[in-house]
Amino acid sequence: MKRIVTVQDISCVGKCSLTVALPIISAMGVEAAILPTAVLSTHTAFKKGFTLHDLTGEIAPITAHWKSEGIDFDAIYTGYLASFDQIDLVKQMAKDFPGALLFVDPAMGDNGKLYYGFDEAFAKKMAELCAVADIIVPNMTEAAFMLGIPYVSEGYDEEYVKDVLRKLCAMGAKKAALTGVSLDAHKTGVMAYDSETDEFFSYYHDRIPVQYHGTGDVFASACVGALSRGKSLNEALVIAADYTYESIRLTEAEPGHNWYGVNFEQAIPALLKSL
Ligand code: PXL
Repeated sequence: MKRIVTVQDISCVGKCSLTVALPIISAMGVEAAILPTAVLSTHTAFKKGFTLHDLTGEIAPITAHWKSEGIDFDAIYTGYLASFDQIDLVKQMAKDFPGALLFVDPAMGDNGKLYYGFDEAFAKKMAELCAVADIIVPNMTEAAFMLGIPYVSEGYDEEYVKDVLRKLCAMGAKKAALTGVSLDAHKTGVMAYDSETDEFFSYYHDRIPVQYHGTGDVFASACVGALSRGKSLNEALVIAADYTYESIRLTEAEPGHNWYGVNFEQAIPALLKSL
């Protein structure tokens, strides 16, 4: 069985980061090891009163123990990281486990804004991690902040997205997939670039005109899970996009659904069928 280690926070309530990555990767038949970077009572979109216990000091001792046990990983999958130090520690971790695919979701923002607590300097620091990654999966907001270009929410064309993707790979990542690409108001999807083959790929769905937290984490977890199950990046992007779409559709269909995350749980049977 393939083994992924995922490095991100535990938001105890909020359906994001580890509470999403762990069940999705496990359900896909891949071992999910975790490296929790912080424990929060909720994700930061709750804004008021959330607790945060930083675990930066645990990262190096945990990875050192794994090394001493001869534990290895097929992939390192990073999501929300809470500080500059954590980014440096993950860069070191990639050097410590050189055989692992480095899959980076630079989870930092959405809809043109960085999440609470992040600034432009943090986005530039995250770009350093993306530079050493095999695959990165930013959304349009995260890409704009990392590249230092204006965020555009609409009215752009395919050439613009291709240019953003080329620039992302020029930072150093081998492959980049941009999520939340919307070339017309009725469609949204993902567009990817493989700098080694100079090939582009795109996949779109009808747009559901709603915004939910944690969809990037659902997408990234399913994508890295599918890669670990032997799918190509393009196949994995289709699986992840279909699964994210289905999670949002099920959320919308549920009367009184919560506002803070999507129904990725009841979409798992559909995800497994697509593998
Ligand atoms: O990927 C979303 C996410 C993960 N972890 C924490 C967050 C968020 C989004 O706001 O606050 C702690």
